[in-house]
Amino acid sequence: MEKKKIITRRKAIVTGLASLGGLLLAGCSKPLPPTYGNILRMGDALTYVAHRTLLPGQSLVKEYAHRDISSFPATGTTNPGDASKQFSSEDYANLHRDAFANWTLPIEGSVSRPGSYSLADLQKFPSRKQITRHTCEEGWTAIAEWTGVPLSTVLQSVGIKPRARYVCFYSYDGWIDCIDLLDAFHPQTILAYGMNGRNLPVPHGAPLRLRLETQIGYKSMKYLQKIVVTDEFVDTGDSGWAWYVGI
Ligand SMILES: Nc1nc2c(c(=O)[nH]1)N[C@H]1C(S)=C(S)[C@@H](COP(=O)(O)O)O[C@H]1N2
Ligand SMILES: [Mo]
Repeated sequence: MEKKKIITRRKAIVTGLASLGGLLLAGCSKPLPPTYGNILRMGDALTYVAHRTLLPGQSLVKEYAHRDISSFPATGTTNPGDASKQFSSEDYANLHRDAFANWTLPIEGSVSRPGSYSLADLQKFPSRKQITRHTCEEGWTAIAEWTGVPLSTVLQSVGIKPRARYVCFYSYDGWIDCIDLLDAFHPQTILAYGMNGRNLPVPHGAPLRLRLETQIGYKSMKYLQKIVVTDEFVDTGDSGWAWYVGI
């Protein structure tokens, strides 16, 4: 009896996987992740297909109340201006020294009105506040309130061209990563300059970080240096981490 149950459950899982595989192969009718075929990024296919076909594109992640805000560890790079670290940036150290008054964010690529935005420029746009749970691949989660401008607002301001497909982020500690337009235009995808009611602190990505609430923590890039809108997928990921990890 017990054995039969197990077999049945396994069968259900196998059938489930097969039907996802079926979706994957169904005439390659889209939603294959752009990393499809890269063995290191095999997981992308399942989560991307599941998200892009089974979930409505703009479903919102849960938002919490102020009382749910928790302590929040800073991980990965915690100060790109620290010259003793491997991925340090003198430019960042100088910008930090001047309290980011001279920091600007170029937005270029497949856009009609490329430009460079200061923090004050970004803060002039209507802002969004959200209390959300961050999930790190290392196994911890934490809840914080983020304030920023929806990425969609900024993309509309620069006017993305019809052929554009991805939005790529460059950071002061050398990270480069892209997201697709469905995630870029998600209402909770914001460029955050505030955390828990204060300016975004350096360990958490000052002066501006991405908050990509639909995916795992490492996709929320800190220390933004530049945004480039592209027509084609740019895969600079040599970290061995999956490109798409929806949560
Ligand atoms: N530029 C940059 N962005 C980054 C990282 C990093 O090291 N550098 N770490 C990532 C990881 S693995 C996580 S879990 C979160 C951590 O954000 P926090 O330091 O605010 O907790 O940022 C992500 N974004
Ligand atoms: Mo992480």
